Amino acid sequence: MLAFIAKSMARPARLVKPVSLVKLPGRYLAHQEGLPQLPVPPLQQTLNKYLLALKPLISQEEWDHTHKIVEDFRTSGVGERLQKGLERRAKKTENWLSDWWLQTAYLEYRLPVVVHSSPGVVLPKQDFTDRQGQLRFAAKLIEGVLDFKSMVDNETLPVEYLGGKQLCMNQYYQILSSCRVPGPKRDSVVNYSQVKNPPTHITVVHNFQFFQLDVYNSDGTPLTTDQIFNQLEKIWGTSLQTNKEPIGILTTNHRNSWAKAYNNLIKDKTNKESVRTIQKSIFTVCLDAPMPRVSNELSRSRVAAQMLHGGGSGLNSGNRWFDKTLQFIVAEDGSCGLVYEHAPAEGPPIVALLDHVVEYTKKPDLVRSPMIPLPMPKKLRFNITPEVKNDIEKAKQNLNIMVHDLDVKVFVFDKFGKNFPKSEKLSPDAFIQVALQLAYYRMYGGSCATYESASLRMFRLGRTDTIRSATVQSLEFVQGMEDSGKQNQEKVDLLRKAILAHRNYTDMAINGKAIDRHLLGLKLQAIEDLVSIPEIFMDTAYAIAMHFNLSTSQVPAKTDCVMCFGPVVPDGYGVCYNPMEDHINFAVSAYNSCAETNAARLAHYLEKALCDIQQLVHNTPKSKL
Ligand code: COA
Ligand code: HC5
Repeated sequence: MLAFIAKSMARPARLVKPVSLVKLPGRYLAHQEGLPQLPVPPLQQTLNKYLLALKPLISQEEWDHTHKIVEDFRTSGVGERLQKGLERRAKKTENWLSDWWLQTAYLEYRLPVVVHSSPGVVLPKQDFTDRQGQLRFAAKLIEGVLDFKSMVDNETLPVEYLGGKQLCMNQYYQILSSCRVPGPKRDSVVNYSQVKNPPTHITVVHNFQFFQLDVYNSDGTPLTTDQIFNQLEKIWGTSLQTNKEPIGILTTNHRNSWAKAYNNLIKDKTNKESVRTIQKSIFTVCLDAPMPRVSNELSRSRVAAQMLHGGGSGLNSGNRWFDKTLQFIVAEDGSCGLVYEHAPAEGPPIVALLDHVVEYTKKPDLVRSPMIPLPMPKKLRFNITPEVKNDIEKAKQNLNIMVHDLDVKVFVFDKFGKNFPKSEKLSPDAFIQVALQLAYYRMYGGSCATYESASLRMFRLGRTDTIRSATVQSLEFVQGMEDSGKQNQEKVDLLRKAILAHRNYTDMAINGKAIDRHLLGLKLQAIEDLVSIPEIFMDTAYAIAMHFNLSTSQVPAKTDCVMCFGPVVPDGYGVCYNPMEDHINFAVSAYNSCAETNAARLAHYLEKALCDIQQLVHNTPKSKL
């Protein structure tokens, strides 16, 4: 059976007739079928909320102009016609949005996946400092992932909950044995976990050289840590040369350039086989060279950047295959983490896997396996023709520009964590988002379109919608906070209103009632119906609303890790945070090429905003209400 292609990912993977379905009671399917379908919100409701969302972003005059355009969309019949189209689509599909979202947000997006799409995670620094320690940790990590995989294969993963409701678990079936494949207009994702003979190997990369490492014994049991360690040592020993062509650099390029280079690369039979082996592998482990030493203060931000892009062609960027869904990175100096290709899944399933693996690495090795000699892992060969060499050189140049352009600041906010807002009966996430609005306002004197990811996994095959954190109430609060004429009591009231407005928006979003995906759906429906694009989508206000200067996401993890991603606009910031009980891990990103942005500056203002808001709450007696 051929691997199934991403187009069919809109169907639950388990419908692709896996052999395991015969053996298993179909727990997964039964769960999935019990989930509600993503609704299409009422048109009137979305248009009203859209107009409200524009208020903090544009002038009254611009708003009046857009109001007319929106009214025209509502009353001319165009909106209703598109809405009917969406409702028909919702009846015909499992999820009216998921395939469209996969295509537009990921597979048709042409910028490099590096920095622009693939997020990174930094694990707490491990306490090894040499090769033995590195390989032992990598071996344990690999065993931990295989342990997680057995829960996926046996359908024994515990179902997750959000707001008391069960979540769709489909993404867990998409992250192992899968890979993005470049295409000239759009990419695809291949997933080999459902095929007749699913892969039993992982890919290991060291000094830019790729190896196929079989991780199961012939009886189907996974290799033990000792066995994997021995195999990793063999790989290390046969890849000591550092003068190899960094073939993996090709995957960092603009997707159109990479698609051309890919076709050229796989013309050669050996190359094609090597690429297939990487694509099919369960996941990738990158054994990285140590990074140049920097101060402790700088180090965390450097490691985060290293997870996102590998540090450039002279460092570890060639030690990756960025199209691979899951790549674990283990460096000789104890820095570890991962980078993942975003098309198949959101952060939370990836982080759940990571939490499991981190716990696993802490367990002592119980079984000492008898050392039956295993065959040498297969080296994946590449024939580098002059054309391929030329493509590698071009990719190196572009990558190095991206590496220089990325500005990352990681910081641990240690004055408080989730505990403080909770003790004040405030939503911690909303508290952080409102603080971010204050930080931005203090830097720029206004609000900007702000994106926060909200999970739609309450619905079958749900991905995300947008929480628009810049609200009328958040703007009133930040203006009030900066107004020396206002009393603290008034400021706290504005703060509580802003936090409540954010929490309400969140509830609306996770229940499928937000506006961004609905508006996208209406626009795509217009394109599909071949009608001209309605004016509402051509309006400047729409462009402003979609230009997310602040692109943010909360990804909670049990592990004390830092997560990061790049900005989504040239003059914007990416802000990812992991709120723990008594501290919050933040990563802020920006582009050096933009004179107006600076990651460390926003980080500084954010720290100050969080402290000032805490002070404000502390200094103001609670009202009796
Ligand atoms: N008083 C006291 N406690 C409160 C409170 C209040 N007013 N409001 C919330 N809390 C508590 C909650 O009960 C929760 O408790 P827990 O820690 O015991 O679970 C905790 O504070 C956190 O709640 P809150 O900060 O409001 O946010 P959340 O955890 O509901 O998260 C989102 C909000 C938007 C992040 C979440 O809904 C979501 O969608 N997550 C997925 C995002 C995602 O997919 N990101 C990655 C994209 S790739
Ligand atoms: C390991 C952390 C991953 C976070 C990734 C994330 O938040 O991706 C967002 C996905 C979405 O659909 O909202 C996109 N974003 C990075 C642009 C916020």
